[in-house]
Amino acid sequence: AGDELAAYFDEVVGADQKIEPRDWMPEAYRKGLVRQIAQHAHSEIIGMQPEGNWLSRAPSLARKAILLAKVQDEAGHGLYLYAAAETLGVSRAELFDKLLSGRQKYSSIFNYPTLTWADVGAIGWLVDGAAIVNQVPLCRCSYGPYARAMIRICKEESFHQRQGFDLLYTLARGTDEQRAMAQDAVDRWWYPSLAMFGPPDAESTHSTQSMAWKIKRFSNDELRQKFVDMTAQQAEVLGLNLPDEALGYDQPSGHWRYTQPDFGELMRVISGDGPCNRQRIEHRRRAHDDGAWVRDSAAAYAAKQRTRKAA
Ligand code: FAQ
Repeated sequence: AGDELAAYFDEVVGADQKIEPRDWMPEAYRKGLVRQIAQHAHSEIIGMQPEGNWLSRAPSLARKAILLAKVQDEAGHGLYLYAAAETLGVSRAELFDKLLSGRQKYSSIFNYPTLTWADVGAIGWLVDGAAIVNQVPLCRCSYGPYARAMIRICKEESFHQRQGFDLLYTLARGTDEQRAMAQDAVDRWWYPSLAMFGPPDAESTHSTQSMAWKIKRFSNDELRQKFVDMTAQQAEVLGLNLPDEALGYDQPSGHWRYTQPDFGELMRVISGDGPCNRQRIEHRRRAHDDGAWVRDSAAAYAAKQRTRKAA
């Protein structure tokens, strides 16, 4: 019967259909998905911090309302993703514990500081832009709950990207100081955004297996190139420069040439040595501890309801 189950799994993946929680799956498929989905969920939640830093200092009521909505969306994305991970037999408490003890990762990008208001624009334009390029193909990933969570997330990410573009567009047409602030933010966020796509294909440990199982649909380098192609054109509309002397359109290939990010820096940031790693985890731990009474009360209430029903 084991062979039959494995053959069914291969057939479903081969036919571009969805594996669901009730289906048999190879243990490495389940583990790989938990790794990626948990990392993705943690990124959404930790990712609330850099922009959250500017909520109380937004320059107008409208900008504040927009940013508040965006940061709340990120909390929602984290929740859909934790729920998707739970369908694979792990608990949310276990995943939180692994994040806080450094046994699971979150995206490198959220270890960089937000120094000025323009950074909110650069995150929306570049970081959410990169997130969309990476996540749209995940809507077709072979695991049903992950693919379905991605559909709504991508719609919301599009709004996030647009708000970042709009913010930078406004600054780029403001005073000289505002324009300089926008350019400085783009200068600082460009290479970390390129690094979000992960190591080059030759050094990517999971790509081959993830592509074979149709979890990933494109390689790290393919997605990075797609992002550069999209962003280089938008930079022209914005009137801001991407900080890469080598950037230029290559007629024969139809792609933009660009300089690779410093992958040594990516590895240092991933391994805990980025500008804000410690601060991000400490903040998350404090928020988790501060919320303990809410979890305890909810659990006590649920237990009381159960005994009432039983009585
Ligand atoms: N950061 O073998 P690969 C967002 C690790 S968007 C940290 O190539 P894979 C929206 C990788 O885990 C950000 N670690 O790995 C938002 C592996 O280590 P491991 C979240 C990285 O999985 C915007 C090792 O390096 N998006 O949050 C990074 O095939 C604004 C070898 O790498 C997702 O998570 C990195 N950048 O490809 C929120 C998307 N790159 O696990 C708030 C889903 C690589 O063996 C504000 N994830 N590593 O210990 C993916 O698509 C993939 O997991 C990749 C990496 C592409 C990130």
